[in-house]
Amino acid sequence: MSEASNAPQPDTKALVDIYRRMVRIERNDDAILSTIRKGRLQMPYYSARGQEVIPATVSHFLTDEDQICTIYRGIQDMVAKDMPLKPLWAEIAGRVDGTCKGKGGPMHLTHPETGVMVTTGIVGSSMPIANGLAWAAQLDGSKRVVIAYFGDGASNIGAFHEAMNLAGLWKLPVIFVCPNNRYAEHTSFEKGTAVDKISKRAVGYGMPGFTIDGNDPFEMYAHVATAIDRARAGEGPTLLECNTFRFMGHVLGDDMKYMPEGELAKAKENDPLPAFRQKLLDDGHATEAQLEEMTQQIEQEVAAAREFGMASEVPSADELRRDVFEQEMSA
Ligand SMILES: Cc1ncc(C[n+]2csc(CCOP(=O)(O)OP(=O)(O)O)c2C)c(N)n1
Ligand SMILES: [Mg+2]
Repeated sequence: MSEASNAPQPDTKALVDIYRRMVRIERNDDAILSTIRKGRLQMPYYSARGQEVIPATVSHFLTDEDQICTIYRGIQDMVAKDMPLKPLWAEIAGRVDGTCKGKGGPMHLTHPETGVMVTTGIVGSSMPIANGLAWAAQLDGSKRVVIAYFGDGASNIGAFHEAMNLAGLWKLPVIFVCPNNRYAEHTSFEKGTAVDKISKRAVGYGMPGFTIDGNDPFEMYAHVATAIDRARAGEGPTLLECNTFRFMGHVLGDDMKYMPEGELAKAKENDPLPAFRQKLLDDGHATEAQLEEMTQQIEQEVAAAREFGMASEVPSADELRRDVFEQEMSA
């Protein structure tokens, strides 16, 4: 883990907070996986196991006023942003207490109270929506920033290029955060992308762009701190390409046979979660007992949320006509 001397450096409080957010993501991911495997949840699941450092570090800098637009692999982004887990679980289970009354499901989770503005399954569509929200922030003179999360594959979609151009032109307070996990479905980064670094594209749209180790909380911290300051100061957007790996493949059930032999095992050797835990202990930022207590608290929160979500009612059929148009549709 790098700790460059002149870059913004996280203190102990920041490091422990980033780790807490990582554990919240991982414990929640584990609970979703086990609930699906028990047959109690029916949903396509796009685990982001292995990518935790990225949203955990970004979210460290965000308040509830700041907003995120994310993708189907974005439950981690919401959990990192401290979205309450009870309505999250009720929504993924399709129940009335969900953030969208069970009508959005895991692909359309939203929770504006904590700035979770959109989840999209349309590859490339988080960025133009983030631009709209960032434009609103600019017009009303707030210091809000908006994060557009998207994958490496999405950077080859037209909407990415249009959004980058407009954000650069209008100096929108948006940060484009791309966890480059080396694959888009079953296609490797090299087979789908004409450049070796997505960050190189930033120069064409008048904004700074960086390729960073997305598994390194120190490198992430330094770059996110700078990008947030820049956005809040009205200086415009930044593109952060954060290199990482998805440990579970594209979607739960993926056999990952399309990956070269050994690639997954090598990536797992660099699992950021145990590595960061060890670093916190080695450098005296926390004790075993403190980290254990934190983990137990998170496990309790996740277990209570799962129980709440699964116990919530299934929506009645007349809900189908509600929240569709401004005025409720008649039967
Ligand atoms: C416009 C559009 N084209 C294709 C798809 C099918 N699709 C779903 S996920 C995906 C891969 C996207 O990969 P990436 O952007 O790298 O994100 P990751 O899944 O790796 O997080 C594709 C092609 C889609 N959902 N939307
Ligand atoms: Mg990808």
